[in-house]
Amino acid sequence: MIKELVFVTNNAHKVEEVAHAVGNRFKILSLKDLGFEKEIEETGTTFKENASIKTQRIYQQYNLDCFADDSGLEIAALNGDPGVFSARYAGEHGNHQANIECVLEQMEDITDRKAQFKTVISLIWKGREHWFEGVVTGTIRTEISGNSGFGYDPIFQPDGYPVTFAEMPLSEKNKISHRGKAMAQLITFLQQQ
Ligand code: ITT
Repeated sequence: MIKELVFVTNNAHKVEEVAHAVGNRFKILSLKDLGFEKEIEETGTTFKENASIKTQRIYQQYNLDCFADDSGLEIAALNGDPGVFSARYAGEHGNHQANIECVLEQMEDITDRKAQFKTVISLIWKGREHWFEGVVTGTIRTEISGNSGFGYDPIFQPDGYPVTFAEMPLSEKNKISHRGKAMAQLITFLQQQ
């Protein structure tokens, strides 16, 4: 029987990436499928706390196995910012273009361009919570390049590649990305259950 899992997110791009990563091994249900339309406020100070806030909220209401990803971009020269504020760095939640402009502005005179994307996944499985992490290191470009993906993808160049995440097909990004790595661990865990 195919396992069903609720993915606690309002980000359609994340759903696309994760659905691609799990293939036909699991059926991913979105918040839309549950009919849950409220915003879950992310009041935590770490990715782990925020990921847990999302899964706990849904588990309390529906008592269903579920997982959530909290993620973001950490830039060394900005002391790890935007970090947990990645989705709302320029103020408005999810305004990716404004967020990118904000980062490029802050980085204008900075030569140290080192950065990483990080994901923490919280999974509630049979009433118990488990966590999985993924990191990808890279550099921040000085200009945008490419139009695939979402968020900061057009300015993030992963180490060892000459292109940004926004210039890679989804299947390539998934192989090396923070979310792809965390999802691979989640899939391994579920396959052992
Ligand atoms: P949900 O909380 O509903 O899942 P969200 O977009 O608000 O969706 P987060 O709170 O985890 O997600 O914020 C993550 C932000 O970090 C996201 O909005 C992007 O700006 C950035 N981000 C995370 N993963 C990314 C990726 O793979 N590529 C580009 N930007 C990413």
